[in-house]
Amino acid sequence: MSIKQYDGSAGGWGALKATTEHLLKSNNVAKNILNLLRTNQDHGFDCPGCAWGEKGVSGRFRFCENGAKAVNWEATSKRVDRHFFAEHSVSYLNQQTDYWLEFQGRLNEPMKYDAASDHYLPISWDEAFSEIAQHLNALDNPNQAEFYTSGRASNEAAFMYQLFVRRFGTNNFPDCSNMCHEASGVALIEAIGIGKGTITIEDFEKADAIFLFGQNPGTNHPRMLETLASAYKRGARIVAFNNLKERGLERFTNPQHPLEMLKNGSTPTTSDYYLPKLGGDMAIVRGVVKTLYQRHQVAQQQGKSVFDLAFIAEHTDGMDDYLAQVDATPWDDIIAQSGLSRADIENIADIYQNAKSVIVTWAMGITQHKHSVNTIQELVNLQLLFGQIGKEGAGLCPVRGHSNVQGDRTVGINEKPNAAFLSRFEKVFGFAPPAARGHNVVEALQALEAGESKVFIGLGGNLVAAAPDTAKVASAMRNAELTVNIATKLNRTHVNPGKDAIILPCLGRTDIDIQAGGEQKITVEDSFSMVHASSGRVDMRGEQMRSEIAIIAGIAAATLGARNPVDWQAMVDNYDRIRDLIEQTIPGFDDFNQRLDVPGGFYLGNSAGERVWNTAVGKARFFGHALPAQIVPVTANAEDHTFLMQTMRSHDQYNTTIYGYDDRYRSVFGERNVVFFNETDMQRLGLETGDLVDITTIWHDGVERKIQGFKAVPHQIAQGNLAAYFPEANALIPLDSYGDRSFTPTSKSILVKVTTSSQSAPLVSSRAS
Ligand SMILES: Nc1nc2c(c(=O)[nH]1)N[C@H]1C(S)=C(S)[C@@H](COP(=O)(O)OP(=O)(O)OC[C@H]3O[C@@H](n4cnc5c(=O)[nH]c(N)nc54)[C@H](O)[C@@H]3O)O[C@H]1N2
Ligand SMILES: Nc1nc2c(c(=O)[nH]1)N[C@H]1C(S)=C(S)[C@@H](COP(=O)(O)OP(=O)(O)OC[C@H]3O[C@@H](n4cnc5c(=O)[nH]c(N)nc54)[C@H](O)[C@@H]3O)O[C@H]1N2
Ligand SMILES: [Mo]
Repeated sequence: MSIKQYDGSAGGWGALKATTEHLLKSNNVAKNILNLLRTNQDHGFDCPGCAWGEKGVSGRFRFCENGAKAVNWEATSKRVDRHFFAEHSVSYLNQQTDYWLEFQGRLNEPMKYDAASDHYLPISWDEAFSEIAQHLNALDNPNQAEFYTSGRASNEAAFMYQLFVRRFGTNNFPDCSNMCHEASGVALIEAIGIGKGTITIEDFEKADAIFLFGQNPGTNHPRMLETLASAYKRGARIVAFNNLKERGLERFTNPQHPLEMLKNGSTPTTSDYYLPKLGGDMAIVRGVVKTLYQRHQVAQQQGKSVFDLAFIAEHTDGMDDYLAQVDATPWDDIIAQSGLSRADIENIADIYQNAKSVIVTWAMGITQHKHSVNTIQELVNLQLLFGQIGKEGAGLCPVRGHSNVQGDRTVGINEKPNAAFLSRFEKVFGFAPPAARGHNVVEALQALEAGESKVFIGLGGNLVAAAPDTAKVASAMRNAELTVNIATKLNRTHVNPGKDAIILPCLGRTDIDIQAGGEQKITVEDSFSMVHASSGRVDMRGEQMRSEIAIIAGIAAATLGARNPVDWQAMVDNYDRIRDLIEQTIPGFDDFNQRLDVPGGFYLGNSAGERVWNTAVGKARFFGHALPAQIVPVTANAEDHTFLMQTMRSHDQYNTTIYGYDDRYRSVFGERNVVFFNETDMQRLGLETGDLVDITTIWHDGVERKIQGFKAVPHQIAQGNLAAYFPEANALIPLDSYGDRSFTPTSKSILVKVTTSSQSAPLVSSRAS
């Protein structure tokens, strides 16, 4: 490992250099560059990197380093074929790193696990479909199967999948959003009647202030930096709240602006940066509201007001109870939990109050805590007091993760479908879909562990590595009678097979998808509810992979037999037919096929953005929750080396996909087994940079959860807090440590104990390059 101070800004030459290196390392440079040039352009494919949106301008190349890595990683010409599996047993493969597994190339043939030899062996597509059908049809009841979705699946694939699963008879739809923005959905549906962001990308051009909570756009949404830098340039205040000082949030050089790069210039992306304690954001907002409420009361005595009383009267419900809760919240709690001073909070209140239009954005730093739903409702409370929803340049913006995670939900991947969806579904398909709530990720894994669920099917993703409690989850997966993974690349989940296991290789976003009806497009929805078409560029003729849609159709046709609700093959031949069904079933998709080519996509609309409140009371709702009783239990004290730890992404990874071992903006190179400390805490523990520590979870079930030999690295992070990378640190998160009402694993708050270690972390094997 080496630690070098990274002085550059985010983006800029560093990003270009890294991108070029990634492209050159692969075997098909020219093809990849061609792909890159078409990404997020009209008539190209949607970048599989993230769900940030684009303005509907055509003809301009949108460049982002991490999008380039994602494209390059998928468009490799290396293959994981039958010879590869003949050579390596599953036990051997399970000892390899996540990086090594995916680096071997694209899966290209259906494979079935043979427990006797511990190898995957080739199987034909038809045999694979009929084995899956046999397993599914042998279950006592359809709720014994779990149908996971990862957020890369297109609208068309996800719609077909939910249709098949509902016909089969269950709502067991665990999906990646359960581990991601679930808390946003739960909080927003209750408060404003829709679980999505209320703004469009154009609003960023009009906001006076942008408040960013718990997200790291320099790495995870790099195209957002351009939006922030241009807002900064026109004078908007950009206020970041992050537990760590993130380089990528401070300054940005836009690779699309050659002049800025030549002058080595960069634009700040934030004007104000606050470093709160983990989980302290609700307390910050509570403090801001408390400050502004006091100002409001003073103003009222002079016949004026600080809050937007007209908006509140017309559009909201529950303010008095909420303000009573604000009154009852002691300043001491606000200061202790937030880790900010009263003066900081007053400054933040000033900025907020002086802005005519405010956008609030957030991501995983907010959603992966125990009290995430309450925190998000507190963000909504603040915006409602000032009428900052449903007007230009203002609103709520949960910044989504996977490129189509939002679309998958829109088209029906939902373990708790609402009545309106179910009744439309029944009208279109002529049968009553199951209405009972199905399993989310945590429940699905618990059911597999208990042997209550017997079949796991994964449409993409890597649940064993993405979920908490790695050892427990791997054994839950192995406990299944059958696991099926529809995937582009080999990963940890595949090498933890059920008693029977099948891998089905599929086409990805960058590949050309040719069916009987010709070359097909798919569609995705970005964070701003814009739906656009995507079609790949890499020629896959002669390969055995099938499209996700063809694979789902194959499983469905084999399983449902006479109960088929549609002619699956007709859907596969021409995806326009799937879009016609989506149009009939889901609001907002009128003239779906005709609108595919609208530059930048078409807008699905957002009720709250139009100040229509589809909540239980027909108005936007304030929720007056108490602050969490405690974020770190009182038993935690300096002597026992207790810390609260978060897990996060490095700059060289896409969730469980590890592209490399550097984390450039955090100045870490060649190592992932690191843990970031506040410098004062390192001194207190007598630790030097690079010293090895063991980290053990403090939890009540008596199970030892421990990671060993992690290198201590100083960073600007709140005292008493730690940070490490996922998936390495997932072993520490208990499966039953999840958010209230969201069931999202508490990936950003794990109570741990740190001890010094003499052991070095398990060596990273074969770093092929
Ligand atoms: N290149 C790349 N792009 C990606 C992904 C990827 O892995 N790689 N993943 C995609 C997915 S699925 C998602 S969900 C998004 C994730 O995007 P992010 O949410 O940006 O992802 P994380 O790395 O989890 O970063 C969380 C950030 O929140 C901060 N934080 C943690 N806890 C707290 C807290 O309590 N309070 C505050 N204020 N800050 C906190 C952390 O320091 C960190 O900067 O990115 C998407 N885009
Ligand atoms: N500790 C901790 N854990 C976390 C998080 C955290 O911040 N901390 N973040 C959580 C979040 S936000 C998320 S979204 C989840 C992510 O959970 P997942 O979505 O399950 O995981 P990914 O790593 O995105 O999945 C990668 C795999 O998807 C497959 N794949 C890639 N492209 C395609 C495709 O086009 N089609 C198909 N069928 N397969 C494809 C490849 O085989 C690849 O190995 O992880 C969660 N886990
Ligand atoms: Mo995510």
